[in-house]
Amino acid sequence: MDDLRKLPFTTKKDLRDTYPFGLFAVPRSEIVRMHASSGTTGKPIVVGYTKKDLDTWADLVARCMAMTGGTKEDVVQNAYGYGLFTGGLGIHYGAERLGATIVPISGGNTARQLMLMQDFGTTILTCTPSYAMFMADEIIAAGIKENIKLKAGIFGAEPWSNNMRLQLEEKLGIKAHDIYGLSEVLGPGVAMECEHQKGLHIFDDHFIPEIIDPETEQPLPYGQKGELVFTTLTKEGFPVIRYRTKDISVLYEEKCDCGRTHVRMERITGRTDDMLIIRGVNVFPSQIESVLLEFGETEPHYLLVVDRKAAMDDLEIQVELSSKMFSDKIAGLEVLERRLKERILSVLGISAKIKLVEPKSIPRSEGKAKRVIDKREL
Ligand code: DLL
Repeated sequence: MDDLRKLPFTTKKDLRDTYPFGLFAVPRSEIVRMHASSGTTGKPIVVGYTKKDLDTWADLVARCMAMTGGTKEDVVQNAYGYGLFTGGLGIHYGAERLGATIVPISGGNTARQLMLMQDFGTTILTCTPSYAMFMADEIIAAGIKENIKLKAGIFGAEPWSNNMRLQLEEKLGIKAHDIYGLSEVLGPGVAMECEHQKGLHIFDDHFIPEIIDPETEQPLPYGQKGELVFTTLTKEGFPVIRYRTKDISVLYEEKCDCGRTHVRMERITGRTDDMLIIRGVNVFPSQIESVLLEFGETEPHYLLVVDRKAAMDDLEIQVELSSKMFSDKIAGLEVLERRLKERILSVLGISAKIKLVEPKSIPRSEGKAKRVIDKREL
């Protein structure tokens, strides 16, 4: 194990430099599925899976479901997004592997979610914690809690607090489990909370975890907070060695009360970079910046304001108009707003409110620019 520490790290930059398939470890023809996640600029990062990788993934997600007490008797409503995001399909095949009944509803359309939840007798809900909270509030507002048969929630893909867990458990009458993963390592199913909810069990028969000091890059002992790093042991298509996740956590070695012997990780408490997760979508300010720079009518002075109202994340992008655009005035501003909105949607996959502001109105900084105001209490 000590020799692992002699190997260099892998970073998101390595993935960017080898876009799209440069780090695949098998011929492209052996890859049977691809997924993608946000890169730091316009291009996503791409991951590939062989047949065996998909098999392993389904086993691991089935394991996660079993950790909630899930069996073939359960009806799993999967409201993670289907598509390039690993959440939808990752959870989907794990539920099938367990033998549960999967409802592949994907995200959104809350009225239909609640109708099917009642009519199908859904027992396990899988989605981001913020979407679960939105649904919970709708259920209470509609006065239909009695009709809901949920027992467990498998929530992840974004940070959430213990306080939010308690609220979700109370509002939905469930046990809420935290599930962790990232596309570069697998997708959902790298680690999962058991019924004791004392940290997430890392499936260390497939992934070797380390915690490092993000500054010195030196490994830290169990119990100390730092950046999570993973090495995959069984992946074929896209194995990684010492991948720096930028996620902040702590590892614990002691055996859990449930009897499982995996190394456990504390819930993710932050990131070492500026990545935001908005409505479950990973967003780097640098991605937004590169879109703004494509448009000659705006300046690269911007501010991202993130808020959570009624359990839904809102992103407002305030951006300065160029002096020319400002003096030519108003004509075409609505068109510009719309074009920016469309471009942001196509690059980032989320819709944002665009607010065009006067030149020089966004505070300048002499040090590190403060580009993000996050008003959410995560
Ligand atoms: O979010 C995989 C996933 C899907 C996990 C569904 C759980 C459920 P990416 O889109 O590549 O993959 O984003 C990975 O999301 O590095 C963390 O910063 C964050 N993240 C994932 N799970 C959690 C969690 C999926 N339980 C990035 N708590 C990771 C906090 C999480 N952050």
